[in-house]
Order: sequence, then structure tokens, then C-alpha cells
Amino acid sequence: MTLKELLSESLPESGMPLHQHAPNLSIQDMKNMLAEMWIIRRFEEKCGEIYTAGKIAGFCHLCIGQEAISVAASQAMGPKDTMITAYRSHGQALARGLTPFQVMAELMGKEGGSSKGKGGSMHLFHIERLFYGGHGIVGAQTALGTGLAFAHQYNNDGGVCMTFLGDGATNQGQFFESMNMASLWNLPVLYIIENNGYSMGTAVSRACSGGPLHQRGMPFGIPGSLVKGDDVLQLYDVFTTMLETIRTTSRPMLLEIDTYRFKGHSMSDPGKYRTRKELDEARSNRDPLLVLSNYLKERGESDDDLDQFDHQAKEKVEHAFAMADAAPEPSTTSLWEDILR
Ligand SMILES: Cc1ncc(C[n+]2csc(CCOP(=O)(O)OP(=O)(O)O)c2C)c(N)n1
Ligand SMILES: [Mg+2]
Repeated sequence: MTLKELLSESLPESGMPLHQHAPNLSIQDMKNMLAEMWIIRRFEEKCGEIYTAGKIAGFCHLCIGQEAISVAASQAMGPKDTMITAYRSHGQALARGLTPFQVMAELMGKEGGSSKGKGGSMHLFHIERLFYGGHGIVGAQTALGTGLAFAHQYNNDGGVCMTFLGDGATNQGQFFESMNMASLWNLPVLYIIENNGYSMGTAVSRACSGGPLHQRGMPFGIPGSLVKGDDVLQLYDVFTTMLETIRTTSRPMLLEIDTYRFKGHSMSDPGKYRTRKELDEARSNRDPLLVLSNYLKERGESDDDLDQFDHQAKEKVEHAFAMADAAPEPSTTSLWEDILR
């Protein structure tokens, strides 16, 4: 396949009607995706609530508005593929199958958390679930993801590393170094830019020079594509196509996802850099849960049927919180376990 064929033209353009995509997904698969997105949404809302109540310490970055990305990516992953991301990672962790309790306990610094209550919000991790974190240094995960891709190649296991980064992280030097090496060594990596419009309070237009972010791999011969972030079915389709292409070509690729976060950068964000109108418009028009619910309604699913997923999600999250709240803190001796000395 030539480079030109691999470029965006060969992939679905954003904005296509949902029904043209994801032909291999059944209605039940789609409902499962809706259920997962509801869990992430209600989980994140609960985090916001209990953070304010002082039950979570440290940094906490919510992914409300971006739920479709982690759900579609996880669904598209093959059995050997790996995933790595930055600190806005609750969605990816839940989509990879970590239980709401494992994630909630981690956030609350409790035993039973996915990192034994010693990592917190930015350091969720679960190797068995092929989820390699959870990283607090902007852009650091791009180098680590490239390393995971090298391991896939070295072990010849057919896996691809899905490496997530934010729009702000695309300005990091190690992202460019990573792309250079990935291209030079033909590494099976998919760089996924979750472009939510802002790096903390700085708009993309004020931080990133040059052309669109999905073209940032071009100097290295890495083709890129752009897709909307509110349509989980289209995202699933694009992820599946790109993973398959990387598997057959053994070449890295780049995907930019046009998304929006409905909450602040972290829990301590006064949000003065955007208008109420911009936020309201995004909430009304770019909510991935609404987009999929509307599609399923068009296909004959009833409101009551779909509302169930929300109710079940609320119950699961409340249960996870109650368990995590009651769980003990890690013992002081465990502080010396699982560290490199
Ligand atoms: C190397 C480094 N520089 C700065 C920071 C502080 N910081 C934390 S998040 C962030 C913004 C990153 O924005 P983006 O990559 O767009 O991701 P988003 O938060 O939008 O998901 C910054 C500058 C950091 N954690 N690491
Ligand atoms: Mg951003």
C-alpha cells in the first residue's frame, strides 16, 4: 500500500452518517458500548462529587465528553494490542475492563485499587488488561508507547500499541523523537491525538503552529487521519481499519480525534478561557452518549430500554464508591513494595 493510499482519503471522513459504518457491530454490541459510556460518564461525575468532598487527593482529570474514544479503542483492540495514555485515563482504564471499584479505590488511595492504592488518578495501570497507564508527564507516554511497539516487533506477537496523547502533548520533543524512531524502525504503533481543543487553558490555535495536528507525522512518513470524537461507531470503524493497516504494513500511523471536554482541565480549573455558549453548544451537539442513543432510537430502541443503561451505571458506580470508601488504606509496610531500589 502506498503512502498516499494510507492517507486520510482511504479512511471514512468525519461527519458520515452512522449507518454507513461499523457493519460488523450488532445492535447488542452498540448497546454494550452505550452501557460502557454511561459507566464512564457516571463514574467521572461521581469523582467530581467526591473530590469536592475531599475523598480524592491530588490531581484528578475527568474525561466527560471524550468517552466514545476509549470505548471504541478498547473494543477495536486485538488480543495482543496494548494501550497507553496520559493522566486523563479513567475512561481508558474502565474501557479496558478494570472494575469501577478498582479504579475508584485507586483514586481514593485504598487497598484493592488497580495500583494498590499507591498511584492515584494519574497512575492507573493493569498489565493483564494490556493497559500500561496512566502517566503524569505530558508526552512521556509517547516514548513509552513507542517502546511497547518495539516490544511487539521484537517478540513478533502481532500486537500494535495504541498510544494516546493530547493536543498539547504534540508539542513535546519526545513525541517527534518517538515518531522518528517508529518510522525508522517500522514500529507497530498508532499515535492517537485526543484533540479536545485545549491544553489546560490554552487553545490549540494559540499553542500549535503549522498545519493540522494529524499531519505532524508527515515529515517522518507517518500518515495521519482526522475523525470526529462523538460518534463511537465511526471511531470503532476507524480504529479497526487503522490497526489492521498497521498489522499488514508494519508501519506507524497517526489519528487525530476532534473531541471536547465538558469539564475543566482538572478539578481546579476556573474555566475562564472559554465561553458558556461554547460549552453549552458542545454539550448539546457533541455528546457521544446522545449521538449513539439517538441512533439506537432511530433503529427502534425505546427510551425506557436505553435509560436502563444509565440507571445500571449509577448503581454500579455507587456500589463501587461504597466499597472503596469502606476499604482500608494500604499498610505502611506496603510502601516499600513494588518499587525499584
Ligand atoms: C512535561 C510536562 N509539562 C507540563 C506539565 C503540566 N501539564 C499537565 S497537563 C498539561 C496540558 C496538556 O494538554 P493536552 O496534551 O492537550 O491534554 P489534555 O489535558 O487536554 O487531555 C500540562 C501543560 C506536565 N504535566 N508535564
Ligand atoms: Mg488537550
